[in-house]
Amino acid sequence: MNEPSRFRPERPTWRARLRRALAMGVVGILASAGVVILSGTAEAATTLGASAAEQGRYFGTAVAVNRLSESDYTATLNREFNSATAENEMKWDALEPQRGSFQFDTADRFMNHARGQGMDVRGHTLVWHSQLPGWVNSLGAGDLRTAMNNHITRVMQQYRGQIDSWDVVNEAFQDGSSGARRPSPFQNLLGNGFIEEAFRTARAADPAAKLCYNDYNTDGQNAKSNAVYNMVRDFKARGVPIDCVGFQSHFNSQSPVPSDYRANLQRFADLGVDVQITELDIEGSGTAQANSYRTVVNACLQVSRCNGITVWGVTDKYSWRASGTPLLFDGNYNKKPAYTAVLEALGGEPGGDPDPDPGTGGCSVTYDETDRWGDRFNGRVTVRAGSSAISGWTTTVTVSSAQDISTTWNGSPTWDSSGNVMTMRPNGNGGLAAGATTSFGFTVMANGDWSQPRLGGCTAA
Ligand code: G2I
Repeated sequence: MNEPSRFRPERPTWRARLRRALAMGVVGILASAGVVILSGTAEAATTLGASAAEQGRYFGTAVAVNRLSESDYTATLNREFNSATAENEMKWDALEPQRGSFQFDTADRFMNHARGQGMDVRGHTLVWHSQLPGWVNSLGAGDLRTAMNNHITRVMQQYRGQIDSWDVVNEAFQDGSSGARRPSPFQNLLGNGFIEEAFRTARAADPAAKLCYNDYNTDGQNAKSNAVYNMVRDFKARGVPIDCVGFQSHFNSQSPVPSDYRANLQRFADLGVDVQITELDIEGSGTAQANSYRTVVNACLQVSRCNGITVWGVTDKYSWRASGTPLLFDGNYNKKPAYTAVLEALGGEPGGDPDPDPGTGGCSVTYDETDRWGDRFNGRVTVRAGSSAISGWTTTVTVSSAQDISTTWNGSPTWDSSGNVMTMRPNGNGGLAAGATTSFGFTVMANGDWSQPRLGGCTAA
């Protein structure tokens, strides 16, 4: 099995964030000037990620980097999910468009965002017949083997210690009853052995990452999943390094959730690998869609080695099959019935407010990151009045000792002697009506440290 990553303990995990939120909820501070309540609650979790964490699992989504500039997209991503997969940005054509010339900028942005939010990351994907740059198709066998191993090694080393699971080989089997391998440059020139060669190369490149085989139409027992099953059993018997199997789980009316979904996950888990639901989406709407999602989540919860679920996108409007509205948030980021079904199945609390009402005379603060560049990011703090009007507010933002806040807007800052703690007050009149919000922003120079700023409570006047 894997050695635990020596990098992993240093990052702000979602578990730590959950613990922090719970601790803040029970502490709650009453200040003399007004009521100060730190957001958070010791009751049932109210987001997908926090609920899944209470079940010992992650709940992730595919992320499209070019959507991170849309504030509703990013706010929903950051609030609900504690794992992320790059939808396209870590595929071969994106990372190595010309042989030996690697382009990591966009993938780095994805990694920085996900890790800055304390999310786990699934790497997707190293060896796949699709989204291959043209040059791969023109190589002879010897060059292709070298190129495959070089691609795996360079990409995994770039993110060494930062990826929880990698889809090492994706979709290498045919659909239908043959159980055969799918034709591809790798299969055609290197034969069946390319898969185990890829896994061995991957283990050497990043020993901390779990190594997965990932495929679709393998969600129930059928000829294709049997063929994958036989391969995994053979790998385990011969000591080929494999740690997990991904079940994409793209469902619609032609291809519904199979009745033996849980049993199929279990038989793979019984081979001694983790199982993960990696690209879940279910076309449909309303109760029918919600019921299918519930079935999938319950199946995962019933298999102890099913350690996480990833949906293939945040909002229906950006889904690869948007017309089928297959996701948990609609095009306006409203929670769909399927969202509530998933949250309930995970033991979370439906209708949970991510920004709890601080009550009479109080205010609350929430943080989100609105932009990121190679050296800095912008943060935004939203201040909300509770159930009665307030005439002013004060809050603090603490950055790490490496970081510097270089600019602020829409607020009046003062600083402690360390320069790391900024106290922010309104510019001019800070009055807010009951339930009203305002926000201020700032730029943080990361200086290599991308950790998220910490908010103090909100003190109302
Ligand atoms: O096809 C659904 C998924 C099946 N399993 C593997 C996944 O990697 C795959 O994801 C999809 C993405 O969701 C799509 O966004 O993979 C597609 C490509 O095979 C992605 O579509 C591509 C379009 O075909 C391109 O035209 C486009 O330039 O997305 C690209 C980036 O937006």
